[in-house]
Amino acid sequence: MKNQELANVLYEIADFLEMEGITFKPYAYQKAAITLESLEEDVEEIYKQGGIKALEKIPGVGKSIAGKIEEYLKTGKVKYYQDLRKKTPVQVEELTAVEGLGPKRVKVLHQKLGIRSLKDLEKAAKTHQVAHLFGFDEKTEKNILEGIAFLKRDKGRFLLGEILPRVRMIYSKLQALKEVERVDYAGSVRRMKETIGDADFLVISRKPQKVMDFIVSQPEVIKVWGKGSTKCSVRVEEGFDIDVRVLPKKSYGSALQYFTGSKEHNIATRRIAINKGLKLSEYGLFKSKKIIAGKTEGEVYKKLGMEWMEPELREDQGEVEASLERKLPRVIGYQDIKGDLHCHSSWDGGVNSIQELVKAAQKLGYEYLGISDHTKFLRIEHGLDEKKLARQRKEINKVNSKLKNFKILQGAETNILNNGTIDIKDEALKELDYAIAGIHSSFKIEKERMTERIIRAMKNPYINIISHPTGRILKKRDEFQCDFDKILRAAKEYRVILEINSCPERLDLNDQNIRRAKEAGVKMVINTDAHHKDQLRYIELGIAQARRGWAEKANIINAHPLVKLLKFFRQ
Ligand code: DGT
Ligand code: CA
Ligand code: CA
Repeated sequence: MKNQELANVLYEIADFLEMEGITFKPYAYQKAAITLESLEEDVEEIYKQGGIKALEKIPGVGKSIAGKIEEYLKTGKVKYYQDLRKKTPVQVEELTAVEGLGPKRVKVLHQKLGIRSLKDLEKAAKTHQVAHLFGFDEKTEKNILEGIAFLKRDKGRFLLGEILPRVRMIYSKLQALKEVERVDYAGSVRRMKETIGDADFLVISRKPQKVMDFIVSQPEVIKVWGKGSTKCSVRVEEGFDIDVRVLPKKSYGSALQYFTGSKEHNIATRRIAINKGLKLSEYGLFKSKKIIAGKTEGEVYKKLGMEWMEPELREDQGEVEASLERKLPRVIGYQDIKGDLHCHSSWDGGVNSIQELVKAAQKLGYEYLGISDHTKFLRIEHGLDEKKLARQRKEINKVNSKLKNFKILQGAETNILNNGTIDIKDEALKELDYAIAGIHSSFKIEKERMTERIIRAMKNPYINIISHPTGRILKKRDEFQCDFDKILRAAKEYRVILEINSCPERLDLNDQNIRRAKEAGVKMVINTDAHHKDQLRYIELGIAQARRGWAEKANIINAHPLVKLLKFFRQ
């Protein structure tokens, strides 16, 4: 599947064009890139079926970009892109991955200091060559070094959302193999952790060698780290590794338990076994030398006096004790969400029309969809002002009048300005079905001020939801500084709902903060923040985080039908 590869090329073209100071065009490339990376279908398949005409029909892809996609699919190259790279030979993807560095700054760094790579940049910043450049200062230099350190810390880990499509493809291939009796995800993938070191699979088969041969012969495998008779380890073209282990039936359950982890959970369960005079390993649960459980996970846990628990809970965060006491949470299910309250339409420059988004939401079995376009402060994203919101309301009413058993709500994702006020007037907010507020600028202010800023936004009676409440971007930047306990107390007092944002790089709130919100009695909403209709599918990532944070249906407002949902909004 070349969707992501192509999206990366288009993103880079956008960056190069932005470097040149060209307007509008970069935006078109970004839009096409978003489309490709979120597309459900394989772009190669689309092209095979319908040629360049079919490519042009993909929303967000125009004639000229379709041509470049065709060229890439045919030759593996795009000349236009190569020319841009020749003109400004910098590792733009690597450099713009540093928080706070956009294409324009990358250009300055290249022109003035000859910086081409992350390595060059680190050297320059460490020797204080960056601070005195025009548009930079000591603070930006320090931020750059922090950004680089952050990137290094997470090197080698991959976003769950990015690798899941490939992991699932391999799963289905294994499942379809006649020598394979059963296959399961294990490790951090099964626990749906937000970042993944490597993907683990367990298999039952009578012909392990066949399974090994099959794996190493796959076209997406670019490196074989090791291939034994029952275990192999390979790297796939996206750059991450896969471990496959074939196991005998009699110990499959204990192996699944062991290789699902986490390591910490395993240590805690092994301790329970020891206390009972038993021994637990991947080969089974043993009483002296006799195996007493091993076939299924349920059996292993039961013999330990525990209840089976969802893999997402297995982090040694109290689940072992809760299981012994029969106090495990009944976490929200992957099918429990009734609608999404955060998505962007073409009104603010998103890819899809309201109708297209509605269709996609209906396909997911939803009852409602909240359109929440950006408001005016974010000019680059074509934010809506009061007048445009009113016009959008009319369109939403019109579309609603034609819908059966489905309701579009009008929201908006407003901006929390530096002083905590909202960038849209109260009179306009009042006309919406609900309003979201989020921090989209000035992330680096001090803790007290950030806390006050968010609480002031919550005090606005028309704000119902705070989007991506802690501002983290996985592999890019940490949560901003704020007093989260204070924010939870305010959320509870003002009946403001905190978002669990399902974007693969956000997943914000994270699992631990979800747990804290639940314990504080604060309601949450699982949203995708989709900028493309196919991104509505990311909801599973947010649900996974919610489950990892022990959230139950009652904690999540959009696990409820429309009538009940509306009651969660104040007034
Ligand atoms: P990752 O790959 O870093 O995202 O995280 P995991 O959890 O998938 O870890 P991985 O792939 O190294 O190993 C898979 C599972 O095997 C892990 O979750 C628990 C188990 N495991 C691995 N090493 C150890 C160990 O040293 N002790 C124990 N108790 N379990 C281990
Ligand atoms: Ca793993
Ligand atoms: Ca592994």
